[in-house]
Formats: sequence, C-alpha cells, structure tokens
Amino acid sequence: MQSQTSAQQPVQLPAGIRLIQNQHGRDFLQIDHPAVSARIAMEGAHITHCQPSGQGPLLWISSDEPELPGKTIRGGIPLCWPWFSNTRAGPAHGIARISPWQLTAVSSNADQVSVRMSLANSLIAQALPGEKWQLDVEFVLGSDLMVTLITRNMGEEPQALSQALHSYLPVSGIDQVMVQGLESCTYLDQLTGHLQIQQGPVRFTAETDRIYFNHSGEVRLIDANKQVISVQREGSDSVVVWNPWIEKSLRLSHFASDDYQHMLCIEAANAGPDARILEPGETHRLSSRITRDAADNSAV
Ligand code: TA6
Repeated sequence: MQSQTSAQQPVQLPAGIRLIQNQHGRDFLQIDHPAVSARIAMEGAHITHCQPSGQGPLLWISSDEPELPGKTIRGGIPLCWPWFSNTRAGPAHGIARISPWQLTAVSSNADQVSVRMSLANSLIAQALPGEKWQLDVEFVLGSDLMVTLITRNMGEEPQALSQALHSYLPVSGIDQVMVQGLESCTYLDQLTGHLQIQQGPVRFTAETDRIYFNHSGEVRLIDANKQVISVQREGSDSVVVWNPWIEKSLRLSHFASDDYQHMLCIEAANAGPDARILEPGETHRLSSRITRDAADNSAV
C-alpha cells in the first residue's frame, strides 16, 4: 500500500502498516506488527499508542481524549519544538505538535518497525519567520520505543532551541510510584521558580513540575505493581517530571478529573538551563528510549 501527500513521493507501507482516519477525520499511521501495535497521528507526528506484544502499553492517553483534527492530544508523546513550555511567544510547547507532518519512510523487519516523518521547511518558515530549520522525527518500535527528534540549523546564523519529548507514561496509582535515578540532582521547580536538590527517589503527593538538569542518565519509574518503565536519553542533559495533581487537572484540556492518578510525564528534554544554541549547519538529535523492564527488587 502506498501513502502520499501533496508534493511528496509515494511511501511504500509494509504489511500491517496503513494510513487510517478516526471518526473525526484525523489521519493516523496504524501499525499492527507481530512485535508491536502502535498509532502515530500525522498532525504533530504524535505517537498516541505503543504496546509491544506481550507487554502492557508503554504510553498513557486520556480516556477523555477525542483526538480531534487541529487539537493537541492529551497523552502519548507530544513533540515540544522549537521551544519548551511558554519560553517564547506563540503556542505552548511550540509549533511541531500542532503542524501537519509528512511521512518520508517506513520499514520493518521481524523484530521492529521504523518510521520517519518530516515537517516541511515551507511550513516552518511560515510559522517561524526568519528562522531556517530542518526537522525530522524517527520512531523505532519493537520490544521498546525509541523516538528521536532531529533538528538541523539550515540558516546562516546561530538559532536558539529548547525542546522535549513530552512522554506520558502509565502508572497504576500516582501515590504508589517512585522515580529513581534523579537522586541528588538539581532541579528547577516550575511551580516556585526555585532551584532544589532531589532528596532520594521522587515521590508524588502534590502537583509536580520540575526540570532536572546536568543529568543524562537513566530514569526509572517504579510502580507499586513492580512494573518498571525505563527512560534512557541521548542528546539531553535535562529531564522534565510532571504530574498536574488535582487542581491543575481541572484546568487541562481532555483530561478526566482522576486522570492524574494514572499518568506521569518523564520527558527527555533540552529545557531550562539545558536549552541549546545550534550553530549554522549544526544538527542536534534528541532521543528517548522507553522500555518496560523486568521487575527488580526496588522497594516502592
Ligand atoms: O512538561 C510540563 C508542562 O510544561 C506543564 O507545565 C504543563 O503545562 C504540561 O507541560 C502540559 O502542557 P500542555 O500545553 O500540553 O497542556
């Protein structure tokens, strides 16, 4: 089967991979492979579902999420680019997650599926006057999920970049989990603007919105049901940990009142003190590998 949008060459789709529309007319790449089932929205290149065979889902999506065309999706991995949060004027978390992407390559073997999408240079130039970027994303899906956001400065001048792979992870109960790997790490508390040092594992008893920085190691989400989800990053010296808790949940789009209990964002980022400046011609790759790990002896 072929997939083609306006001015691009047709992309051959391997067996089990097809373009579909949901009941609201939003386009998705549906992946039904022996190793993994997944779905990626073409708008935003937004992976909403990823479940390796024989495992639980790697990503969380709100039960209230209608996945309407032209709207951000509450869950999966929103691509925050070329700015994180509201660090620049314009849509929160930048333009990538609200823009139509093009499918540029799909391949598969017995163990995995690889998908590459691009954001048209013309669209970037229109949305970001005076800036020249090349932006591609690669998904490698199999027994785990690897997402890589590839940014190239196509201009003649240095260009500022902050970004995040805003991964929503599933948890059985937010007050039952902990996050290991950030012990003694300094973080910027987004709620107070203060710098703090992480004491022990991260546990959740209230709204939590933190940018941990000067950190590039593995982060492990330990659930009370002994499920472990590992997040390993490349090209990232900061990681965002976010749970909206009760009050903020009420102000979020497409977010049920109890959704906060069953999700946690652990985001590979270049955010806060880890924001970057790309020199002309420089390419930066931001990667996140999300893996369900064998339960270990971590006591929650
Ligand atoms: O990554 C955490 C954060 O910046 C929070 O402050 C909250 O705004 C969250 O992202 C969700 O943002 P969104 O624009 O998707 O509602």
